Amino acid sequence: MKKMLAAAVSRVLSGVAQKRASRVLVASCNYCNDATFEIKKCDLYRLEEGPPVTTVLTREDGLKYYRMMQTIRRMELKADQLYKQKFIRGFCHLCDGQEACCVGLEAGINPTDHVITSYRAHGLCYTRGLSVRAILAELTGRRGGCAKGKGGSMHMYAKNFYGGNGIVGAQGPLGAGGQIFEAYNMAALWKLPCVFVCENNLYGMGTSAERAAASTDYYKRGHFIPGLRVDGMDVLCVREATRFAADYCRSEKGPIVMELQTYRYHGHSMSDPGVSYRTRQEIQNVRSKSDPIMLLKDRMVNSKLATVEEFKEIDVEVRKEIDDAAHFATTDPEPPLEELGHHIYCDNPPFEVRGASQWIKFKSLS
Ligand SMILES: Cc1ncc(C[n+]2csc(CCOP(=O)(O)OP(=O)(O)O)c2C)c(N)n1
Repeated sequence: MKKMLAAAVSRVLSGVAQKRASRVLVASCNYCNDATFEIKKCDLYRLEEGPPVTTVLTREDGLKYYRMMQTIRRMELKADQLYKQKFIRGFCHLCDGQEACCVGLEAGINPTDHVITSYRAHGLCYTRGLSVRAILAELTGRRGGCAKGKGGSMHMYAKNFYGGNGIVGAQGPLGAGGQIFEAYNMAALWKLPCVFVCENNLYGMGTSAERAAASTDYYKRGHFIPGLRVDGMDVLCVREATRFAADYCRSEKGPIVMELQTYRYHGHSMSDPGVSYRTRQEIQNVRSKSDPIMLLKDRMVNSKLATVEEFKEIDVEVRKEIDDAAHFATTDPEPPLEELGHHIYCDNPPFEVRGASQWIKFKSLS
């Protein structure tokens, strides 16, 4: 069992070893505006060719990706703290460690593209345009939250973003279903302009993927649908693979599956310490050898796209943004009780809800 786990983790880490070596090859100009990087080749399924193995990163984009990933990391760590202080209640699934996935995905699509996701949604909420303040206030159930404090961790929405979802896998049929509906034609299924993204963080709740799945080649599991297996710890790799997959769909070749190989630092949710089915050493190894934020920073510093001092400045600004957002999320009032029944679909008001102490009638203004 340990061997199997080690094999899976070493696959995540082996990408890093390759990247380390390749970093020596990058451009060597002085504080340049862009540099070319080698990225890990994706594994392909039912595809003749895949995404490129080199990519150009501009200084501007690199700094933007760094800031976004660092903001998501700090936001999740703050959510962990607020949860432990009992400001956040209920389900809370954090995505620290997986930042390159949501930032790389957003970098590879257009803001007008449609996105739907699972319960581990905070990172995508941010990359789709919600502010940290609106996200944290939603987590603490406050009026200024992006769903007015009534959605919580799994139910936040933004423009062209249809939220998280508590039902495992439901985002697939919901996302694809919407498009089939638009096409009014089941035959359109095989032409769906849809990228199905699976973030393989090596564990499903407290069970290793190796232990739970007959085949962990998730990128092949669309069967007739082509697939890509991508280094999900490298934001550039995710960006290039997403561009490739989106172009594939836009050119009407049909849907495509993308497996992003990544790692979650936290347990499955806040109620899972995350160390009973994997060792602390394993988590530490991933953190020290393939952390997505560290990888991007090292690359940019080594290729003279930015200085260590610039990154420190960004870190300070991000910390301040998160602290301000957390202050708001813990001082903003909760939504008033009379509004509890607003913004829900119900065509027969008033409806009854069993509260903690009594049956109360709410007026629905849906
Ligand atoms: C249909 C359904 N069955 C069971 C659950 C309970 N459940 C929540 S998360 C989860 C495991 C999900 O596995 P995966 O997405 O691989 O785990 P993660 O990486 O999020 O830890 C299960 C079984 C659910 N939410 N929905």
